[in-house]
Amino acid sequence: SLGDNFNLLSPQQQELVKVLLDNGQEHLFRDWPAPGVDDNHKKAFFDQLTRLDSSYPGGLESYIKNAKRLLADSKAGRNPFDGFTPSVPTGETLAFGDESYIKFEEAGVLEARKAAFVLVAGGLGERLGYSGIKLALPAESTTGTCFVQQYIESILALQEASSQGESQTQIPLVIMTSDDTHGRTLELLESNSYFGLQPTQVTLLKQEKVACLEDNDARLALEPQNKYKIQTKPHGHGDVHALLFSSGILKVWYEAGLKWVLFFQDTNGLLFKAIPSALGVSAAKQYHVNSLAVPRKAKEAIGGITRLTHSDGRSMVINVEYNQLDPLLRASGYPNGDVNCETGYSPFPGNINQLILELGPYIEELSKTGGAIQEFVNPKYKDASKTSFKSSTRLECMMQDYPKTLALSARVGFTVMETWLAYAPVKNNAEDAAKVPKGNPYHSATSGEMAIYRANSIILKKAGVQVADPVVQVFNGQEVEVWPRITWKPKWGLTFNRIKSKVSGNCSISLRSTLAIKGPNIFIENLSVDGALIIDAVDDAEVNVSGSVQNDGWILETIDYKDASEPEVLRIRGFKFNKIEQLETKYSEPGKFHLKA
Ligand code: UGB
Repeated sequence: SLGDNFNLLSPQQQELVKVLLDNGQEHLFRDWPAPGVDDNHKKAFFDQLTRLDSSYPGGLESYIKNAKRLLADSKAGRNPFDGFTPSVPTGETLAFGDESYIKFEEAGVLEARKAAFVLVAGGLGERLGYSGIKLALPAESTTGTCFVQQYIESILALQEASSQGESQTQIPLVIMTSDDTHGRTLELLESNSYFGLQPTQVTLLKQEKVACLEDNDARLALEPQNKYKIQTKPHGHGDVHALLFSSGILKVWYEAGLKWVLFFQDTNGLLFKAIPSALGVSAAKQYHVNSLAVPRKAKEAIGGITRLTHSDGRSMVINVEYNQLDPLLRASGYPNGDVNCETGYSPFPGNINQLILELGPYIEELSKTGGAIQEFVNPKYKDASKTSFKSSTRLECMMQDYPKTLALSARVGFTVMETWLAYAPVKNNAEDAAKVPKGNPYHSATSGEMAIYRANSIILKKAGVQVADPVVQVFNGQEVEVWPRITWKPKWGLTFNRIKSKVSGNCSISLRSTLAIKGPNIFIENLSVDGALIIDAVDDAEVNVSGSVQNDGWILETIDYKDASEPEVLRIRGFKFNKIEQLETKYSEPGKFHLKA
């Protein structure tokens, strides 16, 4: 036991030990040798304990108490939704390109000067099985732009458009990392000059893992081979609120006049197409909380936005996580659980975890809670007696559970967007994606990339371009729609109005075509593309493109994810481009140019 070791501890360490002993953690110091033996290990152990204590709101004592309560509830089989009845909530539904959509989109762009962005990127992406960090993964392989570059260029485009010639605002970006992602995220940003952001605009906040629990009494679990180390696991994306609060950055933003905080995830290549209009909705409806949603397929691995009404009269609109929705529905008068209704979709909109919070009320709430988010525990029991676990567990929390502590008066809403426009995450590896039930989205690198081409094609079609219809092809066992490979820089196509102002006359793009627009002031007029066209131009180069592009283009070739001779980033897509021929032009000087193909 601790014995004489105790006297060698600092007063703070002694205090922490007392708290731990009062909370049933004697086993942590069992078999400790006398002072003089293993002293370095003991010091490291206390360093870890101190870190675990200071990174959790309320410290280890709160963590253990919360764990005891949640483990007892779990053992008793207590339903976390006890007393609540689910029903389908009503929210704002947007249709891309119609009058109200355009109004919201333009309003949202102006609002963006008062926005700050928060990207949660602490997840390792175990389901995807990609060896790099997800932010470094190319969103599409036509230009090879990785997710974080795509995000940052979108923020820069918003920054420029919302400043409207006035002295430019600098939109801040926080990235939440973890031990799994921190170093590589920083390196990616630094080696790419922050993709154009000022380094001072970016803040990395690293989340700490939490202690694992070995039994229902919430005894902290030690590493099997090392009695001086506590096992730890990630606590979930909900940590972002406590981290933002304790960093003090929210106050800085508030004092600088900011009004909105936009949270988003690591691999959704479509997301920023939906941001301006959703922000416009937040402003028009004065929502304290606005969650972005898309129509959800039953059993899809995204949470369902649900109205929960308690028998005591309380009511809230909240995400019910995908693994909880089915049991909740079955227990409350929906005998078939999570199933599609006559529309072919679940009646509960799917949460895409893009949250827009109004900063003032957010700070007020966090001042009360410290950013602590309702947690849950998901132990894997050895048997039905639920007395022991197969392996250690830990408490977890989710960022979308933030509204659970809000007062009834809070304005909590959601905005449903079309899936093709707003949501195409990359989460599943090829093998798992191929097993997704037919008709449900794959959420793979294959579907994520194809969704970008589809969205851009549909948008150009709506802007009046004749874009060829897609064909269905199979890559890595997944049936996807293949459209012409159209990409553009966020600065070129920030909103539908801006896109429409850049295409005119009779334009057409054939199915076998690739079109990459890499400059903000590229105007397309009476252009037909049948092949590959890549136009790169600096901001001050105004380029008018017309005529007919006809070449052998970039051929889409199938590859197998098991083919080790191909690079991993291509294997996980199941295809690559054979770049046979293209028209590629680059304008590096300011001026007016005409490209007649
Ligand atoms: N993340 C962290 O930053 N830290 C962590 O400890 C864990 C994750 P996943 P999940 O819209 O697509 C969420 O694993 O949790 C980051 C919603 O809960 O990709 O299964 C991580 O880096 C669900 O309701 O997703 O499901 C990533 O950026 C639904 O909305 C993000 O958190 C679903 O996402 C999400 O982590 C979705």
